Amino acid sequence: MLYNLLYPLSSEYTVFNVFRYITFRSVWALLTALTVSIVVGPYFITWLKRIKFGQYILEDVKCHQKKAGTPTMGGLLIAFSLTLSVLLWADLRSPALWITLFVFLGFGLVGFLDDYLKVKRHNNKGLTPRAKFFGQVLVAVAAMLLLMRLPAYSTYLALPFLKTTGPDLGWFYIPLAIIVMVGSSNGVNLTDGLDGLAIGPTVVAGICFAIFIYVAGNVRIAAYLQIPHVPGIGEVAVFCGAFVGAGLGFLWYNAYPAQMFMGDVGSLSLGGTLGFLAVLCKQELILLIVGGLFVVETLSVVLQVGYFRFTGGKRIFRMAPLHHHFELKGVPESKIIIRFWIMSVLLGLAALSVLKLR
Ligand code: 57M
Repeated sequence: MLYNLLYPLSSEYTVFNVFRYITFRSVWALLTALTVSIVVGPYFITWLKRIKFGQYILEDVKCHQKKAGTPTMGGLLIAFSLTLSVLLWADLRSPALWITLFVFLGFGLVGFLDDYLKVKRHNNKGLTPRAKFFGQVLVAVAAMLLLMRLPAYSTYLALPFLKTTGPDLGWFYIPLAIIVMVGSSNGVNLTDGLDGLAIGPTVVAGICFAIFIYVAGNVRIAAYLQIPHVPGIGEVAVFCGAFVGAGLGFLWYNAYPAQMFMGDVGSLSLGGTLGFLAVLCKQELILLIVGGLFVVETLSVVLQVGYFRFTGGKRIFRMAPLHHHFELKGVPESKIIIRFWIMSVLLGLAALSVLKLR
């Protein structure tokens, strides 16, 4: 909004020229979302406690019993600070920006319904897995229908490490994009089981995608790095700035020992958005590296459940997802979290290095 209001005045007041730069506005979007969530956070936590939006805890992990009643639905705080900051700093004429915001809020709505039912029923049963999956697919399909109308849409699959364009998947690209979004949404959700465990790697992935989106949206830098140029998506870097800021602001209160959890409203929206960002900048395969931690957590569940069923009750891990395995081995929670963060930073750096490896 500030861009739309103030940049036209730059012919008279040159100081407003600065609003032209996506980098400038991305940084301010980050700072705004961070400040808003840190300032609003305590009031928000008090409000969640007052309306009794506390977490119900299953009895299978004993050390989590002390977390019972911790306010959940912190994802609402992320949504508030992110949306406010995007509306303030982005060029609101960008269709790609609005679709990204739609994906974020759409997945958030599915998560909100799930959380709301859990809190209202005072148990761990929100939406049925089938209803949740249907909601996620619906948002992803709608996102693709909107994206298909933009010049940014292309059905080519970019392959990392190669200078040449990858195969044209035609209509098959759409189910692939939907799998990327829904898979990423569920990956972040599964990872969200220890204080700060999901939001740390999400912030790292947000920084990586801010860079990928900026580079892909800039015709000259994309040509220099020989990555696919995607017209009209540069403005989404401002969204990524707000995404990182809102995530860090939430981490302020979710850091061990957490004062609130993000809930499904947070995990589904953040994960689904990361998937969409990957689709938007044609880095679908790189998401496997950027979000490698979410991939590993999801794989641990797939392997555990598969092995459990195949062997009639035997397990590979003490408990899946993987973070529970380490917890049950006696590794302190804060150590697991920080080690997982270290892994996610390394994965983020590895993904960024692929920009130059062609
Ligand atoms: C939700 N939710 C956390 C919080 C958070 C198929 C199966 C693997 C599914 C999986 C599952 O349900 N995963 C998705 C995980 C829960 O956190 C809430 O949920 C939101 C995210 N959706 O924001 O609102 C608990 O996690 C802890 N937590 C923190 N700090 C945080 O910042 O400590 C969360 C955020 C919170 C809190 O204790 O209550 C969760 O873990 O429930 N199911 C599982 O993950 C279960 N695994 C399992 O059953 N494994 C079996 C199977 C695969 C064969 C096995 O390995 O034998 C675990 N769930 C729980 N206890 N509750 C098992 C242990």
